[in-house]
Amino acid sequence: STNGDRSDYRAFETHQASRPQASNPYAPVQDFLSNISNFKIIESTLREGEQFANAFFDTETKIKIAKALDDFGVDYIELTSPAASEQSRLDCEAICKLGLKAKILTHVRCNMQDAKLAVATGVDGVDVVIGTSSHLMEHSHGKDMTYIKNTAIEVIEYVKSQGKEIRFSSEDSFRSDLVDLLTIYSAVDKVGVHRVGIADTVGCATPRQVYDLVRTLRGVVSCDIETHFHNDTGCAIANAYCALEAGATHIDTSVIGIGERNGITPLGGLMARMIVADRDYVKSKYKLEKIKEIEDLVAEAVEINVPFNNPITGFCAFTHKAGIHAKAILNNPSTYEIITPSDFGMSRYVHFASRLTGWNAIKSRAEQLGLNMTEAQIKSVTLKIKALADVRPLAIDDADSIIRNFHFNLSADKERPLLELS
Ligand code: AKG
Repeated sequence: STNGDRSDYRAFETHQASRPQASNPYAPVQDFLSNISNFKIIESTLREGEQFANAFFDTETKIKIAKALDDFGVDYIELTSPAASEQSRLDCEAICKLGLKAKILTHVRCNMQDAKLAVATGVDGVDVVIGTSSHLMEHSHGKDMTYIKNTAIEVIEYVKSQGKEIRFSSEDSFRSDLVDLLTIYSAVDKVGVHRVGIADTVGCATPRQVYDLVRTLRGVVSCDIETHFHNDTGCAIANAYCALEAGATHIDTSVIGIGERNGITPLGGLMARMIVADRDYVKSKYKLEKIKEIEDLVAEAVEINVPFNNPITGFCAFTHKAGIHAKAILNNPSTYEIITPSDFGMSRYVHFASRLTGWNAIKSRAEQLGLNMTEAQIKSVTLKIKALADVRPLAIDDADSIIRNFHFNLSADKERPLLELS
């Protein structure tokens, strides 16, 4: 009966809901301060990225990059200081006039002159920064914490009075004195700064240190917390993730991670990390399928190749080679893929032209080539491919030729008796 069918269906639904795979087994351990599912990106390719050794962005390129990032869905675009050069100032004004959805920021030193120049460009907000570690206080700007605090307050009050967003950041936060840091952050929070920033300027921080500092700061200030991680020791993505777990609200990124020295948290790499934690949030906010186009645009502008091991877009990011992997992937991609390539407009590739291949990969390739063979035949052509691959590297065409020849000979064998009869 219809009723019976419906209740069977309901029973099935309940069963499905209680299956372990119905929930995300990779979902992070959540707590109420975590912002894994609610973060903003401050995209700094046009500021930090301009500090990359190879970078020279003319106005047209900057505009192309800004539009592409805006279309992707980043929340903020950070631009080089207008105090850097006259062209930087003009470019900043030009980008402000584009009417993008993303808020436009510029990044300046913590002094009134820079702050006035920044406000005059028409930006939505100003990111000010000053070194607070003894290394920088002594060898860079030569100012002490009292000067820093007084100037920061003056700058913040001025930028706010102009109706702009203002962020105060301590450069080299992880080598700064904790008491100094908490004192200055709490002072700027009291005068209504919109965000405070933590910067791992030299890339020395570990995820655990990041978690501790952000969590401590979260208990001291009520404003938003932005974080900026250099990648000198390879922790930039992990540190960004830990910062969000600890309660940071904003992450600085650049395309392919370009920046000073070996750069900062890459936009694509951060997306890879975050989609595993909260796919719905990431997919609803960002046009992930645009990431390859944006990376290619920036790679071309700074004359580099996208690295082979780049998350998502590295040429082999979704290539499966070993026989065991290929077999399982062909059965169900979740076996060896934590990220679904199609979420980023990418496709997977099962590598079959090597000595590590297995008959499942060859079967799938034969099917792609439209060649019908029995399991025994596939196994025997697999042995031929492996034998040649033991001698030299194989191109796809080599392996395809072996498969096609093998198949051709099978048909020839079948037809021979008929030919002999006629
Ligand atoms: C750095 O400290 O590496 C910066 O690029 C500045 C970061 C910031 O303004 O928070």
